[in-house]
Amino acid sequence: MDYAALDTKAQEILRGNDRGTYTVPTFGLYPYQWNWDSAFAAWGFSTFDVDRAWVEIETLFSGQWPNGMVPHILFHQDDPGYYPGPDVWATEGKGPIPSSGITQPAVAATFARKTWERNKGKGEAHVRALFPMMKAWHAWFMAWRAVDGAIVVTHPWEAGRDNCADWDSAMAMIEPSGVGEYTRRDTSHVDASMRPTKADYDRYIWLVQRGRRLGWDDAAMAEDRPFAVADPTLTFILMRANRDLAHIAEALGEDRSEIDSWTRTLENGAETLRNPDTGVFDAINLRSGEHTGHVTSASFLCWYARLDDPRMGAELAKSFASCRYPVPSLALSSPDFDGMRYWRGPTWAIMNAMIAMGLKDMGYENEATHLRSATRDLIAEHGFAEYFHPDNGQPAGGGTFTWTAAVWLAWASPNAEGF
Ligand code: 9WN
Repeated sequence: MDYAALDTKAQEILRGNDRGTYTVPTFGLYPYQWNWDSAFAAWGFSTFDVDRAWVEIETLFSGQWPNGMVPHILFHQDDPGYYPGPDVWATEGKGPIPSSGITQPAVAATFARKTWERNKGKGEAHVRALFPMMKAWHAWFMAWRAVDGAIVVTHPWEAGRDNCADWDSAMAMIEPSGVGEYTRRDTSHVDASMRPTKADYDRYIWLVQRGRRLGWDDAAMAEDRPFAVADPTLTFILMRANRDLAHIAEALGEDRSEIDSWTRTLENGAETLRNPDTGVFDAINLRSGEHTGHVTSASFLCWYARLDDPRMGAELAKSFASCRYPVPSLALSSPDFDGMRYWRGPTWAIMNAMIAMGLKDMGYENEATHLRSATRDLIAEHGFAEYFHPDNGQPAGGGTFTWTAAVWLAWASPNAEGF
């Protein structure tokens, strides 16, 4: 295998998706700046153009709302190729540039720290400017989304795992009446069998319409939430990000105590995500109070959050043994598993990178190495796709994908520096 050629190809993908000050996830399907995609893009850029890495994160925070929220999409310029666009979200007056009205997993502080580690000295000025913005975003999460210490998803797009089985019971409680006619654009780029269903999309749009009706006001939206799921993705990722932000605070000579108190709150909250019947971390549909019972790739982010857990270790061994290219986004043993349909089975390189980062931090070298070589083979054999079938590696979704290329450059490539 010519790994050097793949390194070059990955750089070309980042350059090709670069729109100057931000990077689109992939040409056509996702023509705007997405929140967590950008943090991974910065991590990728940091391997060969660290100045460009800082620009990526700074552009993301240029869209931060005064309330601290950092939107999940920034619509820097109109593009008819994506639905729902800025006219549907209608967030005028809420933030400095047109955007969606919801957020995404808070990976930015973690990858800002990683970028700084590759750019000691010069990087300090960037981190110093970003620090208050990152802190304000985390504060917003703690104020508006922490319920019993776990972080709540109010729209499936917020967790970044759009059609994951964790949302099924909560989505079924929504009656999307009056959603009206609309034209999806995703299925003109990608085969419909690899994307969420129409029933899912009706509810995605219905939830956007509700937010718009309530003027995207935090307090109004927090009342009688029609969709509220306590989620391992948002909870574990914010817990990790708080730890990295506290580290940054200390390195800058700033006070870290408030950030540490958020971490303690989330440590307690994470325990509520442990399913009492299975011992595995999963999600809770807060409208019914029930655990979802699904073992997903997000369950394995516990080590990334720095929670050690032997029960999850046994579960991870099962996941590794279940397919050629772990970690599946839904366990293959689940009746809802669908190996090609987005977040209902396929393997995603970014989830693998975060899971392995956690394993390595917690001293599980063998597991981290296994995941790295499986991800390396997956990308080397099947390309820089958005996601992959966990057993046969079939690539799916968008091709030439920014975060897959970034993960390759920063971690999966044999030439990568790693964590
Ligand atoms: C909605 C851009 C984004 C990712 C998400 C992924 C997908 C969007 C969509 O693409 O979501 O935000 O339209 O399907 O699920 O994780 O950030 O890559």
